[in-house]
Amino acid sequence: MRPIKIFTVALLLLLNAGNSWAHGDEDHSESSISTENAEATNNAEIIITDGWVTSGPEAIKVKRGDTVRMVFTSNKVDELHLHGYDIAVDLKPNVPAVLEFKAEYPGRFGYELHKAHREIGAIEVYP
Ligand SMILES: [Cu+2]
Repeated sequence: MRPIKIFTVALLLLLNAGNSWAHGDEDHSESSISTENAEATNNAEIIITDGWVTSGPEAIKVKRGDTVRMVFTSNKVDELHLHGYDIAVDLKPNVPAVLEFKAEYPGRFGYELHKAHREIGAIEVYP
């Protein structure tokens, strides 16, 4: 598994080139990845209560090229950030927020709540 791990780290470094590794007061720019694709092949619904996942998967496994569509509903204001792909969505209380993207890069990508300072899950993209 070592070569794959090194590859993933190199990929993450590439993806994060020009971005800060720091989180919290980091300014996430808008993603240019389309959020309008209705032909999602991987769907997940995640319910967040007080910063913890109370319903939904901990990890989502997809194949490279798949469209991933995740719907997050949180009872608190927060910002959800998918690392690596660097996509962020605002969470408003009890308003479903959609994170949709094409899984073009293989690897394991965690997503976190910035206000709760907690990684709540990961997307595993298999080549
Ligand atoms: Cu983050």
